[in-house]
Amino acid sequence: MASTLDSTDSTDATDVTGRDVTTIAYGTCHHDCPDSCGWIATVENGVAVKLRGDPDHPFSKGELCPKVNHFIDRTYSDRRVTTPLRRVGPKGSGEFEAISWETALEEISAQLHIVIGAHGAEAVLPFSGAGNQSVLAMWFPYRLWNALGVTRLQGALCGAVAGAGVAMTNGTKLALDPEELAHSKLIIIWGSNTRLTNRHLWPTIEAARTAGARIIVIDPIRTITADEADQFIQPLPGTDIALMLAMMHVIIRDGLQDHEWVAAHTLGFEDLEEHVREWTPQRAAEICGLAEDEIVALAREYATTRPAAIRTLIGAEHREHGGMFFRTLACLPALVGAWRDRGGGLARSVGSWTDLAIDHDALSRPDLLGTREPRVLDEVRLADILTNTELNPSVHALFVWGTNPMVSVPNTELLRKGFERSDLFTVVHEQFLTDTARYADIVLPATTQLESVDVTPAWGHLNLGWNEAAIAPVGESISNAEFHRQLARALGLTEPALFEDDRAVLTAALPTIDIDRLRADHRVRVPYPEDGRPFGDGVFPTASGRVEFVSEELRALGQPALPTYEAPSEYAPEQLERFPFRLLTPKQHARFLNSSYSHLPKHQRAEHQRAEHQRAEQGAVEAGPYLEMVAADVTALNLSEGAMVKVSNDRGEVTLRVRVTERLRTGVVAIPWGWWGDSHEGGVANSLTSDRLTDWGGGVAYSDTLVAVSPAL
Ligand SMILES: Nc1nc2c(c(=O)[nH]1)N[C@H]1C(S)=C(S)[C@@H](COP(=O)(O)OP(=O)(O)OC[C@H]3O[C@@H](n4cnc5c(=O)[nH]c(N)nc54)[C@H](O)[C@@H]3O)O[C@H]1N2
Ligand SMILES: Nc1nc2c(c(=O)[nH]1)N[C@H]1C(S)=C(S)[C@@H](COP(=O)(O)OP(=O)(O)OC[C@H]3O[C@@H](n4cnc5c(=O)[nH]c(N)nc54)[C@H](O)[C@@H]3O)O[C@H]1N2
Ligand code: SF4
Ligand SMILES: [Mo]
Repeated sequence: MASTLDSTDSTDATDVTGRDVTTIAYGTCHHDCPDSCGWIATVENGVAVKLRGDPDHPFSKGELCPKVNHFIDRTYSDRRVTTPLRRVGPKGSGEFEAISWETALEEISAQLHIVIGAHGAEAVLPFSGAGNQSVLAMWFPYRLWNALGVTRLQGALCGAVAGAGVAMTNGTKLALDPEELAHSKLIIIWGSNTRLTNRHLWPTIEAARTAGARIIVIDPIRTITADEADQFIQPLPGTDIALMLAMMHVIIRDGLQDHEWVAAHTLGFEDLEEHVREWTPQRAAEICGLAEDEIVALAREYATTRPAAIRTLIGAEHREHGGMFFRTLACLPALVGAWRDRGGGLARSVGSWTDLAIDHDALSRPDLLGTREPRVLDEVRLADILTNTELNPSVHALFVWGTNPMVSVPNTELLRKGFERSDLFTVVHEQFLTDTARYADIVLPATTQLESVDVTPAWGHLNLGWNEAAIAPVGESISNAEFHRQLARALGLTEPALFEDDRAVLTAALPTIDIDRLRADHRVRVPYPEDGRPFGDGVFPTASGRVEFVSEELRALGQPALPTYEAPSEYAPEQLERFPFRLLTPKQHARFLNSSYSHLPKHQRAEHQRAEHQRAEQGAVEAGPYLEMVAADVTALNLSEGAMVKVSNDRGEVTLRVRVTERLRTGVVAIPWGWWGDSHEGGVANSLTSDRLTDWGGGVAYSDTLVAVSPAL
C-alpha cells in the first residue's frame, strides 16, 4: 500500500508476546451525507468489533445513524467483493470468476491501450460519484485521467445546481453555516427533509424552537420533518418559484422590504418591483394549489421576523428549473435584509467553505493535461452518452467508482442499453456486486472507510475529519487512490505525481492544515466569519458587488434576467393527458443511504417495517419499493391498498404495490428511491425519471417526471 499513514498498531493481531491486542481508531463517516459524523472503531486482534459515534465530535456529538450503526456488518458482509472478478456470463447476468490483481490490471491496461490506439483517449470515460466523499477517494484518481487526457464530465447528479443557482444571485456558492440556525427566530425549511437526510442538524433546530423560533416546512410531501414543524405548506411539485414571486409581491406591496439594506446592497430592485407586480397571491395560489391567505401570511411573517433563516439542501434542484429555484430563493433574504442578522440568511450546503481549505489543483493536477483540452460531456446524460451513435468518438472504455449509476442515474432503461453494448469495456471498482457492477467486464474490490486512510470533508458543518484505517483491507480490496496508482503502473506511465503516497497527496491538497495535527486532533474546523454572518458587510462577489435581483450573467446565458416561473416542459398538456400523475422519487428511507444499503437483508427488512402502512406479516416481509398514492386517486383508479400496478411512461415501466398515503396531494405519486433492480422484481425508480438537463448548473430534472398508473394484469 502506498500510504505512509496506515495505522500499524491497529492492524497487528497480537503483540510480540502473543497476547490479544485491542486498539481504537478515530474516523469519519465517508457517506454522501451532510453530517460527516465522527466515529471511533474498536479493533480486537485486527477485527473491527465495535463502531460508535465520537462523543467529542462538535456536530454529531456521539451519534451515528441507523445505517452506519451496522457498518461493521456491511464491512464483513459475505456479499463483499473480495477479489478481482472477470465476467463470464452475458453483461448484467452477474456471472463472474475470480482472477488475480495482476491479471486484472494486465487485461485492463491491454484494453485501454487498444481503445486509445483505435479511437483516441476521448473514447475513455471515468464516471465517479461521492460514494466515498473523502479527499483522496474522490479526487486523487483524476491525476491519472488528466495524464491520459480522457473525456471528462461536467455538472453532477447532486449539488451542482443548488450552488450554481445561488451563485447567480449572490456571486458565490457560500452561504450560512446551518449551525447558526441556533440564533434564528424563524426557520423555513424549504425542500429539505432534515430529520431524515441531515438528522444531526435537528437538535439545533429544536434548540432554536425552544428559544422561541417558529419552524415552517415547505415541501410537496408531508415528510417526517413536516410532521414536526409548527406549520407545513404543501405546494404542488415544481411550483415554488411562483410562491416565492408572490411572497416578493406581498413584501413589496406592503412596504415590508428592508429599504436601507436593499438600497445599499442589491441591484435591480425597481425592475423586480415591476416584475412581481403581476404575481398576486391569487395567481400563485392557483398555480401552487395553496390558499391565498397562506401565501400572504408566510410573506408577512418572513419579512417581519428577525433573524429569519431559510434552510434548503438538494431536493429542489432536481427539476428543469432547478437553477432558477435556488436563484430566486436567494433573492428572499436580500429583500428583507436577513443577512444583517446573526442567524439570518440562507443556509445550504457548506461544502464551499470546506473547499476553500482544499487545493483541488494540487490534488487532481489538471496541469498534467498539458495543452490538451479533452472533450467535456454532461454527467447526468450518461444514458445518452453511452447510446448516442453520433458521438465521435463513442465511449469504448468506462471506469466507474464510488457510484452505482444503474440505480442513481435517470433513464435507467436507456442506460441499460448502453451498459449492454458489446463494444464497451467496463471496469467497476466496488465493495459489492451492485446493479452496475453486474454489467462490468472487470470488477475490482474496493476498501471501506474502515480500511483506508483519508480526510473527509463535510457539507452540513464546517469540520474536516481525519479517517484512520482501523483494519487491514478485507480480502484483496484496495482504496480508490491505490487502484489508480496501480493502474498507472500497469499502463507503463512514469509521471511521479501518479504514484505519490497518501501523505504526500494530503499534504499538497490541504496546504493550510498540518496533517499530523489533524490526525492527532481527529478534525479541524475550516475558517468561517467569526461573527457568524457570512455577508455581514453587505458585500457580494457579483459583477456589481451587490445581490443581483437582475442578472446580466443569466441574460447572457439565454435565461431570464429576473426571477421567473415557468412550468416544466414535461408537464405539457398532451403529456399530462397521457401521463396524469406527477412522480416524486425522494430519499424516504432511514435505513438506506442513496443506493448503498438496499441489498443488505437487515436494512431491507428494517426499512419495510419502518415504512408507513406496513401490512406484511412478521417473517413474510416483502423487500422492494412501492407506489405511494392518496386514497382519492386509488379509488378513482378502482384500486385498493396492496394492489399491483404498472407505473409507466415513454421511458420505462415499473410494477409495484400500491400504498395508500396521506403524505401527498391528489395527482402526485411517489416511489422511494434507492432500491436496486436485482433486489426485487419490477424495475427501479429511475427507469421512469427524466434525464433532461436543468436550466443551468448541469443537474438533472428527476422530479419533473409524469407517469400513468394502471392495474398490473
Ligand atoms: N430518482 C432519484 N435518483 C437519484 C436521487 C433521488 O433523490 N432520486 N438522488 C441523487 C443523488 S442526490 C445522489 S448523491 C446520487 C447518489 O447515488 P450513488 O452514487 O449510487 O450513491 P451512493 O449510494 O452514495 O454510492 C454508490 C456506491 O459507492 C460505493 N462506495 C462507497 N465507498 C467507496 C469507495 O471508497 N470506493 C469505491 N470504489 N466505491 C465506494 C458504494 O458501495 C456504493 O455502491 O443519486 C442520485 N439519484
Ligand atoms: N437517510 C438518508 N440520508 C441522506 C441520504 C439518503 O439516501 N438517506 N442521501 C444524502 C444525499 S446524497 C443528499 S443529496 C441529501 C439530500 O437531502 P435533501 O435535499 O434534504 O433530500 P431530498 O429527499 O433529496 O429532497 C428533500 C425534499 O425536497 C422535496 N422536493 C422535491 N421537489 C421539490 C420542489 O419542487 N419544491 C420543494 N419545496 N421541495 C421539493 C422532496 O419532496 C423532499 O422531501 O441527503 C443525504 N442524506
Ligand atoms: S450516513 Fe450520515 S448520519 Fe449516518 S453516520 Fe454517516 S454521516 Fe452520520
Ligand atoms: Mo446527493
